[in-house]
Amino acid sequence: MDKLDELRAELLAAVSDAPDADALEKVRVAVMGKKGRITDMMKGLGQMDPDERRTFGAALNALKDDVATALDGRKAAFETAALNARLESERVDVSLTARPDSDGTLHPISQTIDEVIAIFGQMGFELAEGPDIEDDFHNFTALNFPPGHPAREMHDTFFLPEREDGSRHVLRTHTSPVQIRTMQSRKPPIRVICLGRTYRCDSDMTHTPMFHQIEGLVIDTNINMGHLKGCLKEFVEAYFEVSDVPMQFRPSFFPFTEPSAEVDIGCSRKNGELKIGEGDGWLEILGCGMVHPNVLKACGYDPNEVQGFAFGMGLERIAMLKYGIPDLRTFFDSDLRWLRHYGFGCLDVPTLTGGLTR
Ligand code: 2NL
Repeated sequence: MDKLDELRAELLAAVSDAPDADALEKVRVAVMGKKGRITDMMKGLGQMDPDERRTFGAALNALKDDVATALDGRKAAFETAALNARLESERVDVSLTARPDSDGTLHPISQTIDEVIAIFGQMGFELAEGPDIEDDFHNFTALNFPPGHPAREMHDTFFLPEREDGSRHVLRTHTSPVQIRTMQSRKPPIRVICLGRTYRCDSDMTHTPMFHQIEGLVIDTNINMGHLKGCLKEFVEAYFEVSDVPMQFRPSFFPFTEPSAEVDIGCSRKNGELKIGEGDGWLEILGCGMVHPNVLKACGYDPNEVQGFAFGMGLERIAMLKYGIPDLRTFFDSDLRWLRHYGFGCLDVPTLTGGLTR
């Protein structure tokens, strides 16, 4: 029995002296493994006589339990120490400043498109789309441009290379061809807006070779200029967020409307600041008119049965007026500082009543 006590002291010392988990595992194998010291002694029990086996076996089991408990305890201590070391080294410094916010912004044109669609959508207009590359018929002929009209000439229109059949396609010079396509493919009543890129070979302070238009078209029986006026007044008041805006219709000319008019809205200019909806100044914002009978005929309609009105405006222009952007050319410079200044938060929702959240 003394021998077992000596062995216990030796083994417990080996356990507590093991410097790390690997060394401890070696101790365990040497004592409890298949050929370990206690395992060997267990095997020897078979050769003993029953009395001796009972007392020695009980003592040996007690020794084995003691050593196993010590091994488990030391192993747990190593694991706890390792975990603590990891927690210490992987600690997150919550006091570090956050990474810079790199959210992008919506371009003012995108924001204006969203707003215009929301306003006309509430008035019952559908959105129509069409190609940027158009044929001569949809861009000019159907819109009552006589042959030799200046807008057809090289300095205004981007022509594409001649095709095999001799036709020359163009980059659309306005969004009107989309409305021609709508009239060709549908029957009245029609209430659509179309908006998108348009192209003209022109570049200076107030012109860029690519710009955006929004146009509207209403075709039905008994449509008159009163409907046109009411529709535009509703739009202008919603878009500029003013009530009772003064409007004047000045006679004008477009090949595709008769009569044609340019529309001015009341404004004031005090110390260089433009205010829309008040004052005694006038600001031109769009062109409009009753759809020319020749246009209706080109689309297969009988001008004696149906009439309609149409209007068009430049998106950059109405964006500049609403958001105080002074220079048209900056819209297309892709200058990040400009975009951060004039851009809009991605989650801004255009509403008729709400202002902007950013
Ligand atoms: C402007 C003026 C306008 C139209 C566009 C139109 C379209 C069809 C038939 C008749 Cl399919 N008219 N569009 C009418 C009048 C004026 O635009 O100053 N735009 C920037």
